[in-house]
Amino acid sequence: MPHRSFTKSTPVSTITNVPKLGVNKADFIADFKRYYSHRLGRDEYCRSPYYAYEALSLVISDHLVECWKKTYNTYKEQDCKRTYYLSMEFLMGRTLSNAMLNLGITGDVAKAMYELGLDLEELVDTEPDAGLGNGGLGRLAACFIDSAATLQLPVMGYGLRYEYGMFSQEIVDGEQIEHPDHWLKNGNVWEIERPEYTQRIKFGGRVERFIDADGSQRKCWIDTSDVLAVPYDTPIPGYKNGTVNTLRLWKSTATEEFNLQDFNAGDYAEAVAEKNTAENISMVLYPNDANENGKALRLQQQYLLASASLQDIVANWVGRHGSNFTHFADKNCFQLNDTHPSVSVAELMRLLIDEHGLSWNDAWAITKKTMAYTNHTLLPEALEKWSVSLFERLLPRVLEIIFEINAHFLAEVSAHWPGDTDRLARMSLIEEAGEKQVRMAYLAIVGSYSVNGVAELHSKLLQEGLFNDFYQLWPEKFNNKTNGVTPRRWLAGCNPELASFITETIGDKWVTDLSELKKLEAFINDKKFCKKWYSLQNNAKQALVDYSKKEYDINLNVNALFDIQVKRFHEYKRQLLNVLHVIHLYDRIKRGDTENWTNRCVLIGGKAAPGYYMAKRIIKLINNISQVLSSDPDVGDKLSLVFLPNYRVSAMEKICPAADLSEQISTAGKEASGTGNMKFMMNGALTIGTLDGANIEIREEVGADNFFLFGLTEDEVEKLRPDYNPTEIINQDDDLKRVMKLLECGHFNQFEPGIFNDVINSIKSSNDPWMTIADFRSFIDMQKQVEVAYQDTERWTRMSIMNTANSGKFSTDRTIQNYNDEIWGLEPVVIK
Ligand code: HTW
Repeated sequence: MPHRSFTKSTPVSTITNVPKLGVNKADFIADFKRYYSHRLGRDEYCRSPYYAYEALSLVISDHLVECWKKTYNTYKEQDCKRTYYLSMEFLMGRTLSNAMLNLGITGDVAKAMYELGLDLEELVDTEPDAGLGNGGLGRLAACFIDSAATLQLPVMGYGLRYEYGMFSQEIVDGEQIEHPDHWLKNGNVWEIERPEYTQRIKFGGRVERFIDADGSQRKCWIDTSDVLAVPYDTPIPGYKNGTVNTLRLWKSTATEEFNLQDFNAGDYAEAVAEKNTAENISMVLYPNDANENGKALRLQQQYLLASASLQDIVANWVGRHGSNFTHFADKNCFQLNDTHPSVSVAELMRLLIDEHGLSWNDAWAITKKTMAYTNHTLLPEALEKWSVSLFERLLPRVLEIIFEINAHFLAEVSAHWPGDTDRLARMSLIEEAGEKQVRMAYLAIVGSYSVNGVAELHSKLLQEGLFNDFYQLWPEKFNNKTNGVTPRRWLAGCNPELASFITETIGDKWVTDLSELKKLEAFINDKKFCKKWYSLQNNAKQALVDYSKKEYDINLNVNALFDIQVKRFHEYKRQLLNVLHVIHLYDRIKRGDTENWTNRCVLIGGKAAPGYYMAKRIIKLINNISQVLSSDPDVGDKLSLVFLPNYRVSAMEKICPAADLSEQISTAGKEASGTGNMKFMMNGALTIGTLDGANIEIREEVGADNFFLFGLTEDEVEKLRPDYNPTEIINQDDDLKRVMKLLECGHFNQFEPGIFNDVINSIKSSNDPWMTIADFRSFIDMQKQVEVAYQDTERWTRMSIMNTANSGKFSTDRTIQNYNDEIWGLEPVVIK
């Protein structure tokens, strides 16, 4: 592990210097009224709660600004080392409720709003999600910056300000329809535009050599078509600690002179079109989670993020130290969220060499000491590669630098393994077979001092498999940082009743030290405590019942076992395995095999990448089965399958408190970590899962008795793969045979012949990479065990308590502490 010198950080709970952020109710109400009537121009006849939300947000914003400035100035005065989290995605969700929670004023504000005849919850629910991410990777970035602020660490997020976030999903005739998510249409009260920090970004053009005044060979990148990157800042408050960090998102715009030039030439339309091209860059989030891609616009987005952020930081450095970069690496650290911002490695080299005159060696030493890379997937199709010709056209100077990095690197490989030409070809930053491509993960590894995976198994597989050559060369670079989720949003915020009960029982230290939850274990034999726990779980289920009714006109039976799988649709996540189980239960009902039946409500939600055919067909299948079940009187309350449309952060805040059972059923070795699994566990759900990603660590923490394990292990999956024969497995299993027959006879697509053939064939193929059929039997058997446990309410309740009690490890406070201890080495900064 890369150890760098630093002092252990102060644990959050011992930081006592908490500025009082109390609100004087009269002032608060006056502020609210002023914004509502004077800034927004609304009166008591305005029926929409949205403007009340906006007015309230403006008041809360005001309360953050003072601490925000103070934090900013304190970092500047102390000249502390800082980390920049570079990410193409920050899946922030809603801001208002989280800001009130972290300021510690939720209760007071609710009372003030009540006095005004307003329902705080209703206002909070009108806020659109900031859906600037696809799923786990983007939400992780959001949880990280919450925890960094709570740990009082000087961490800043850098990302893109997409005009359109993750599409919103509608289900029509069982199929996913995508609608553009124009989340900024009513403005965004949380952001502040900072045109004074605008950066200029180059694209295209060509590279010229020249000899500078000192007689050295230099390069310049000329005849470029530039765009501007304008930053928008959002405050990131820590939990009741006075720290307010910054998330800086870049919006692309056209340069002034471009417009002017065309305007002078009389071509107004051209000028506007040019402006559009520039503004297009940050227009829309790419909705592909771990799918292959290769679009020019996406590379432009990545470069805009890398270049704008690095120029921002370098300009700030030069403002203070001139062109002396001797201590730059002691004060700056860049954490790359997957390879998406990895062009930063070459861009930092370019800025240091071309713009600030450093030598190659000095620049490389700085780069290697400041960059750290996190990998989030082992799926080969998700590993980014960019064609050399595209790079050449868009970023010719950056490509030259990548070639030069590669030349130095291959010389090092050669020296380490003389004559091993296979290895040279394998490790080269440039893939030579077929169309030449830049391997972005290798660029990130070569340019970083730390490379981490996101769960123990994932990090191990990176070292033994995907990145083994690099691990052999630089074992000290590799390390693990198991993911987490922020307990503020994912327990205190989303489950306030359970949170209050926990606080009544063990005090409130758990909010910033989640290992405190362990103290709940002492109560698992306390009848009164268990009864209360059970009733709170039930209340949360009822709340989801009400929400589903109101929002989607879906009827759920609160007395059924809530069995929930919500996540992006991908074959490796095996929503299909879940579906096979549902069909099996249906088949049992139809055969009258219902002795000791447990009523079950299977909820599935998630988005499919718009171009992912198979994922979309699986969504259709789920909706068709749902129809068949709900219109069959034999089924009744015994079983329902419900598709929850438009799954997103704010939906998960309502869903995860209501789960009895959390489905984490990916093919072992394929889900790098998972983080939904942690949210469910924290809120007292039990997990049915494979030995994959963070499930392994969840089971370790909660104990095997409190986890429903099934399926092949990663080793077993790989061992079986060559001989995998699903047809044989089907023939030997009568339950599975009947399930497949129901599917194949068109029972769920009577008027849509053949539409599920591709789905059926995919799991029947001996080449099915996800080996769904192989895990059917153990999944079905373990689901039976789930029912046995669920029928014993007291046992289930104890298991539920054990899950929450042992979820302490999965706080991002722990994750970020690990990043800081082992990668960043920042000192916490107390804001006075
Ligand atoms: C993992 C998930 C993990 C999460 O990161 C994921 N990786 C991608 N998306 C994810 C946070 O570490 O918990 O197990 O699957 O949710 C991901 C990705 C991408 C390319 C590769 C991997 C996401 C968006 C766009 C491109």
